Amino acid sequence: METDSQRIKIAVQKSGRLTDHSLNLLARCGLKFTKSKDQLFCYGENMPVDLLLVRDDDIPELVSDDVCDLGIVGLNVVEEKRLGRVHNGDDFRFKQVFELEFGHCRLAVAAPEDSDFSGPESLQNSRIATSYVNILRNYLQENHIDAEIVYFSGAVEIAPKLGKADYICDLVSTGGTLKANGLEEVATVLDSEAIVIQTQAPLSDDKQALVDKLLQRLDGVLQVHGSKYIMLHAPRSALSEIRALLPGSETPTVLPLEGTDEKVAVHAVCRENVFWETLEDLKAAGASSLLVLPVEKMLA
Ligand code: PRT
Ligand code: ZN
Repeated sequence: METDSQRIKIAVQKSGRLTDHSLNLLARCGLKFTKSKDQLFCYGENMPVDLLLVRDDDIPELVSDDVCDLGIVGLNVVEEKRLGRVHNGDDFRFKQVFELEFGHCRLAVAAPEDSDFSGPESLQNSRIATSYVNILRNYLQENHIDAEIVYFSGAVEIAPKLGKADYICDLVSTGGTLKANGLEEVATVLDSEAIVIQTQAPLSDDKQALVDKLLQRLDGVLQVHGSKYIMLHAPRSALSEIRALLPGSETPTVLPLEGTDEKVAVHAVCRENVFWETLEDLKAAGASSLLVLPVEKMLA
């Protein structure tokens, strides 16, 4: 009989910017879940894989402390926790397995619009407000800068107006929040996106096989992202030119066409989007009957 300890647990943000993307990604891996009444747990219906729905800040620890086997969380949160543990001389025990294609943002230093920031050295002897104390401390050390870090748990962008800091260091995606507060981005501290982290604790053979299967599916889903399947007819004489025009494709399949020796059918998986311009270039090179299809699943 399957016991609880044989099931995989994945920590996912309960409610926030990463939640929908994370659940969608797992659904695309073929996983189906039923949510518990308290909305804190999702039971895996078709595979022994359950979700723990938590605050994103708790995810690195849940994985590092082996409560969960995998976690989906922003690199910014992982780095902040990791550097915090390093700073305190503690262990961090997880490995990063995948970069995902959502949750993009950057941790950046921003200055009041009228400031004359000319590079990291302008931060010398300044006060910088942030919730990312450990990442900022590390950045300042790497740039040999002495500055005071002022901790803000939220609403960091109001610190300069309150006279609490000269600069801020916060997450930015569109830049709209900074602009609305009379601030401008002056230096990038960390480029971030959602990542998958995995426990380093040894797993039973069955569990390890399940984790490997899941990671292989994730890899397939990520590879498919943006990939297209392209089919066309091409004169044999133009094959090399047409191959060179196919964006991000590996060796295409070339098939004979009934009733003609001069033309062949070419099928290829393109790992990038195929734009109208590419189709027009392919046509100009002699291709005809062009068809571009989305790719749903891929297993290497
Ligand atoms: O409740 P819980 O603790 O789980 O959630 P949270 O409020 O801490 O996190 P949440 O849901 O806001 O963000 C989760 C993750 O999304 C972050 O850790 C980042 O990895 C990623 N992410 C991507 C962002 C942003 N973009 C983002 N723009 N996280 C926060 N912001 C905030 C930023 O702090 C600032 O206040 O949005 C504002 C700036 O946005 P722009 O578009 O105006 O520049
Ligand atoms: Zn959080």
